[in-house]
Amino acid sequence: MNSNGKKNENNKDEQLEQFRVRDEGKKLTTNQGLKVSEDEFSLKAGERGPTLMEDFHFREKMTHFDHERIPERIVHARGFAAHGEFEVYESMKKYTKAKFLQDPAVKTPVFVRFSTVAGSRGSAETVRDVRGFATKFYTEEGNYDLVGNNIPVFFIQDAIKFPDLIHAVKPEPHNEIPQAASAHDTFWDFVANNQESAHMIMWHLSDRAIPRSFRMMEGFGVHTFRFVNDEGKAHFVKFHWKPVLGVHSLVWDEAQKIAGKDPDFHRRDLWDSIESGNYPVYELGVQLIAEEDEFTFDFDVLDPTKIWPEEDIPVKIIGKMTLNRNVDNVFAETEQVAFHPGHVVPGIDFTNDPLLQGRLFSYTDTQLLRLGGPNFHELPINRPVCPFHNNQRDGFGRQTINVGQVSYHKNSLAANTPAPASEEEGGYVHYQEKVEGRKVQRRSESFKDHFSQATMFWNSMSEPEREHIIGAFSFELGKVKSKSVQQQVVDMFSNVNVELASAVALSIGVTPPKEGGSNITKTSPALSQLNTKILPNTRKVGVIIGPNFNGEDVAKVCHALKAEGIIVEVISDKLGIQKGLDGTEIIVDHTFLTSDSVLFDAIYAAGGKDVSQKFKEQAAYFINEAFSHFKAIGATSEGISWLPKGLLGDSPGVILEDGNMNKFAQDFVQAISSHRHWNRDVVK
Ligand code: HDE
Repeated sequence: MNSNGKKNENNKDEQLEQFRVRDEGKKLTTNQGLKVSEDEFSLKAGERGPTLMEDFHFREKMTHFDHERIPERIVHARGFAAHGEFEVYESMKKYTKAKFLQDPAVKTPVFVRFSTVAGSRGSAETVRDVRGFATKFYTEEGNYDLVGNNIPVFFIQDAIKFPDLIHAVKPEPHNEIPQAASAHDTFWDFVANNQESAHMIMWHLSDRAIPRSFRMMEGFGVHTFRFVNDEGKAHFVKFHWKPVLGVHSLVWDEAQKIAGKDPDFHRRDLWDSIESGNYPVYELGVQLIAEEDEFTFDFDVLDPTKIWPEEDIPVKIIGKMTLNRNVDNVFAETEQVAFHPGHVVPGIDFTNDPLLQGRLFSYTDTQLLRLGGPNFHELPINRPVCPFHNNQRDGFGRQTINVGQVSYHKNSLAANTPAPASEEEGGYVHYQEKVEGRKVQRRSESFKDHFSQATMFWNSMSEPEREHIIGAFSFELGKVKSKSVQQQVVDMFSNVNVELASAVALSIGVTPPKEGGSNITKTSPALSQLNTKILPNTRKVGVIIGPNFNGEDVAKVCHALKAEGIIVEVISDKLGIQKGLDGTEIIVDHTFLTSDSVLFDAIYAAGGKDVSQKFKEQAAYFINEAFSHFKAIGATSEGISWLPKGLLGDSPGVILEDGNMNKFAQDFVQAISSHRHWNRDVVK
């Protein structure tokens, strides 16, 4: 029990502590523990002579450095992770016997790695892409990995096509261009010729693919899994992570600019939030379908290109995850963590989703190469918190010292141990699904509808979201050189919606569809981000302040913003301290040069009596940029005069002070919470 009366907290952290090394204040040694007397000059034959092989410290230091890199992940190379804990709200006994889903008093340690898919390890984070959302639960029954994405469907229906998909989206092999982008010929050629991708493409070209923050995106297990209870009864289950801050995105122009201004934008946001105690929280939801209802839907429950509309099959919220600790070392933890959809615990099982089945092979296979052998489960971040015993031995980097003569089963010399556990003892027993059939290389007829849900997605979008999708198609296909591929894609998406395909055709100069269209009218309101939660918490406001500002007013506004959980950072033309007329002193966090409008959720022009023309122009640049990205803008005293004339009217989300500072602060908080003001007169 800990101080909150919660059990199990946090035995993973305790385990990791055994491996932490604190070097500060210590003497420098070799890896053999020998104290080193010189670390700047190698051993030479004479001051100007050749370096000697005998210099073991030089050799060790250089050799280790030469071997510091391991292969990056073939997909999801760029990632960032944090520790946390998960607690269930009520026992899920009725549906699953998974122990970590039984007792609300238990806190299960978790490690979550977020990632982009296509880019290399050093690529920018705000590119248009799917985001990985992989969670490792260190349960007392072993590690359970929920290796999901922020988009609930996938591009393909069979894992055998994954290498083709990834070859198509990665930089083209002849010139390795473009990095971390799907806007190129091979990707769109793949799409047009693999039309099962239609639904996923709608998500990929929507705002979901440019999240504002890892803290503001959903996570999905994508596949249909099975919950099995202790009576052996099974339910099909889909997993959802729902961020308590709601689902919010960047706009495309902003996303591209951030990629240059701060390629680490998402990891910085996560890191800073955790460091400042603004712990990201996600609720875990499940959609459940009884086994006997497997065939009652107009989609196949095993098809990973389909969602289960939330309005038809409600998401039951069953627990929450809080990320509350940053890693100590990115390589040791984030880079060496090895997720696997096949890491399950009793009570959670697979289905015959052909995409899932293939994933069950791929993860260990890739990790054997990436982590250099079969012992990566012994790395601190990958170790379960419960003991593990088996007859696996040896291999590169083996760390455990398995004592004794016996390393085989069955045996008599060790009384036939380690022994398999019965189901009652917690042994994992695969769900006894009845399967029969001929060996065939085919896709089920029930997987062949590629467009209905793509249309439902389109139908569910608000007007600005539709404009964003048309813009995204126009951008992506606008970068494609092959006229034929462009035309094929337009023709393909005429099956989703003719207006969409026609608008794209017009923008990229190909022939609009002559036929096509869809008679699907269904919508799923849960798909639109306009229906998400809006909260002021952790929104970041750039406060532009010049010399001799109105100290009392600015302090009042900043105080009101902070009281709502809004983060305030001060921008001026130089670092140091800005003084108010009344002597108030404010520390400047950034200059116009070191920050940028795109790095904030809102801009507050706070004024200052003695600012230069250049200052005003720089402030106006920040304000204009924020305006064009639909962000809240607030202005008080002289700050109002920094606004470009066009913004002074009645623009939505532009809040000007009219003498009543309390009202100003209140309205500004409201405008910031709204995330974006789409009803402005700018190109969306
Ligand atoms: Fe993965 N995927 N994937 N994937 N995936 C990998 O495993 C693969 C798929 C996902 O932060 C790799 O260790 C195949 C769907 C995440 O470390 C690799 C198929 C979903 C991560 C692999 C898929 C995912 C990976 C590369 C098609 C969402 C990053 C490095 C059948 C449900 C995990 C690694 C981390 C990583 C294979 C499709 C999620 C190559 C064959 C669908 C979040 O094994």
